[in-house]
Amino acid sequence: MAFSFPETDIYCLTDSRQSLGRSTLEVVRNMLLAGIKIIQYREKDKDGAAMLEECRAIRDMTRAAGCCFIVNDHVDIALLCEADGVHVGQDDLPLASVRKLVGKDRVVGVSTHRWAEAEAAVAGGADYIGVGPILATATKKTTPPVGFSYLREAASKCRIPFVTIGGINESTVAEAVRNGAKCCGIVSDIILAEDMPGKIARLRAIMREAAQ
Ligand code: 3NM
Repeated sequence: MAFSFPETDIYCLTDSRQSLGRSTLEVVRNMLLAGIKIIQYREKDKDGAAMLEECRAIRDMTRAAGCCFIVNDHVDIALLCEADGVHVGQDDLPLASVRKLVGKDRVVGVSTHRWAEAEAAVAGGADYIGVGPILATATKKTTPPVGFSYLREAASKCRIPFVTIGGINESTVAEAVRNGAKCCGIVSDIILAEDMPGKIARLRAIMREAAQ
C-alpha cells in the first residue's frame, strides 16, 4: 500500500494490557470500524509467535480496510507479516540499519523526544516521527514528558509528517491541536473506552473545533 499519512486525524496503537480484556483483534476491529487509517501494533508482553500470528491477522484486516499497518520495534515481524512499516524508538535498532532491512518501500517511523533527535531522524530518511511524550502517561513511563514546547518546535520546523503522542485524551487534545498537533497518537484514552468508535468520534470533533 502506498503510504499516505493522515494529515489531521488519529494514529491508533494497541496495548493489550489496557484493553478492558478485549483481544487485540477486537480492539483493531473497533479502530477500523471508526475509519482509522493508521494503526500501530505495540505489544510489550507477548512472545514472538503470538505476536506474529496476531500481526498476520491484523495485516489482513487492515489491508481490507485500506489502513496503514505499522509494527512497533520488531522489524522481523513487520517483514514476516508484510506490514506497511515499522516504528522504532531511540534505543532500538538504528534508523540506517532498519532502513537496510525493510527497504525503501516500507514506512519507517522514529520516536523523538527533542528537536536534535527529530533532525537526525529526518536527515536519516525517516518517513515520519513521533513527537512526545507531550504529557505524563502511564502507557510509557520510561520517558519524562517533554511538554508543549517541543510540539510547537516540531510543528514549526518539521518537514516530514509527525505524530503528537503521550497523554493525549479528550481533556488535552484541544490544547495539543492549538500547539500545532495535526495527527495525534492516542493509546489509553481510546482502548480503555467501552465504546471505542464513540470515543474516536468525540476526539475528532474536539480536534476539528480546536483547529478552527
Ligand atoms: N510513545 P497514551 S508516548 C507509545 O513519546 C508512546 O514516543 C510515546 O500513550 C513517545 O496515549 C507513548 O496512553 C504512549 O498516553 C502514549
